Amino acid sequence: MTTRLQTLDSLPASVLRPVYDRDRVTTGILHLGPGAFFRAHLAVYTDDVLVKDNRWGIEAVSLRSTDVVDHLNEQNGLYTLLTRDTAGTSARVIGSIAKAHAASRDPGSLLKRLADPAIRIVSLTVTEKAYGLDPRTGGLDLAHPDIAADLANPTHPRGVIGYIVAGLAARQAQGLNPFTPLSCDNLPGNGAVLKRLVLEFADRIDPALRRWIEESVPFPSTMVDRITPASTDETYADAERLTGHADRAAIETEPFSQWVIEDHFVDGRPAWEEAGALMVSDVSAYEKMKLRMLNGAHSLLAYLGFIAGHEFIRDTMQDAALKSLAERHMQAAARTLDPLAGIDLDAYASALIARFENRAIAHRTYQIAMDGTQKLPQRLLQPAAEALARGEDAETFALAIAGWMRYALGIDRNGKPYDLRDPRAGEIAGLLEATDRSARGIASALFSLPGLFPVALTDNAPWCARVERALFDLMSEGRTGSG
Ligand code: CS2
Repeated sequence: MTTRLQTLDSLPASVLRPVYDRDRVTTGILHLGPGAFFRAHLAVYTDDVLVKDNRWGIEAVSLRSTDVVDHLNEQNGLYTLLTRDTAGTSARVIGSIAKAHAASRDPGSLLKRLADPAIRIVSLTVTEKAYGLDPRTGGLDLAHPDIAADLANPTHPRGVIGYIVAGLAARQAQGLNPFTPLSCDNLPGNGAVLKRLVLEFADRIDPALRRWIEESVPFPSTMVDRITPASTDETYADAERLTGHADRAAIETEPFSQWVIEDHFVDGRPAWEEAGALMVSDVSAYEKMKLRMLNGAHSLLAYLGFIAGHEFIRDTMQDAALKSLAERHMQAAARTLDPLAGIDLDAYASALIARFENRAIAHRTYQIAMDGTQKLPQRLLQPAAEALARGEDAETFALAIAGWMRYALGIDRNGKPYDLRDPRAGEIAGLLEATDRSARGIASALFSLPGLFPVALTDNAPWCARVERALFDLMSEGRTGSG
């Protein structure tokens, strides 16, 4: 039987590995959300930096699940990063994670780490839905289960905002430096969003704490980009074939990687720029570009692709109608952006298409379709409203939304039901049940989902009619109908 990946000994020469002494690394970063994306991105940039500066080891924390935590700890934090393109797959062992914690098992040790001044950065990849953001106000959603539970019991938090505030409160009480919270989720102004939620939460438990956070804690925003499909048995098999060791924490990703970070840190940071990150004073233009062009096109392809029977994004690129729709959509999204010095948006769009076409990356349309209510606003709805305000028809946005609505029915074109995997799935099902099942009925029910669609869209009758017509086509043909 193959041994587990636990040390750096006996790796084949072809496998890259840490060249620093892992025993001498100290922990400076606590990361919430140890999923595949973090292991393909922040943990890799940090692995590069540790060669020159060993103060930035990472402890990774999962707030809910325990599997990744156990796999990482059984492997002394080591895991294999597979990079795939059509020329082949390469393997690199990453050593930046010192250990992992499962907050659900041991919340006390997470609170202790958050209060420990050795931790200077608390980074996050927790997905959009974990923040407790109310899309109507841009502020705290008091009905979010974690927010409600943590406001009722702030010293025993269970959610992201509750933990961050509890950690900062402990530091303020002890007269310590704060840490820098660093959001790496796909939200526009992710640092500013996190700041607002943290301040609103803190204000409800202690206004003096709110003031201290406001005055002393920076919340840099970041734009993060690397396509990272969920690991599968093939990931584990390839990792084992290439490294000679079984690895239950292996992940796979594409060659491309980008990270743009606002350079505001309260107590130092790794020299991530030496690993290729771009440090800037304002990240918003980069974020908008990526969310609207990459993620917007991704969501469009995920919904229309899934309902047309395409399992992976790469398959949607073989469908000429969908590929040209994605290209048109990227151009429409680009027209909603301000120019960005040094960036050619046409070249950016072509590079995105090439990344989507990567035959070696099996990125499920169903994976991207998840959590639509959390993703649509920044990816499609806000830019659609801006496009309409500029006098454009926002046609590709309408088709994407019709795709989401068809997807929200939860039954594929062969009549097979699937799970929507959206935190608002219950509400959606309730609204749909009350309709007559016509495209018009379904569209108007979903348009009325509280807080989701901006009025600039729901008040625009021709655009809504366009969505409804596209939905009708999708429901009758089971195809995109996009031409
Ligand atoms: C995708 C993103 O799952 C999704 O919603 O659109 O995870 C996407 O792959 C990344 O943002 C790429 O950087």
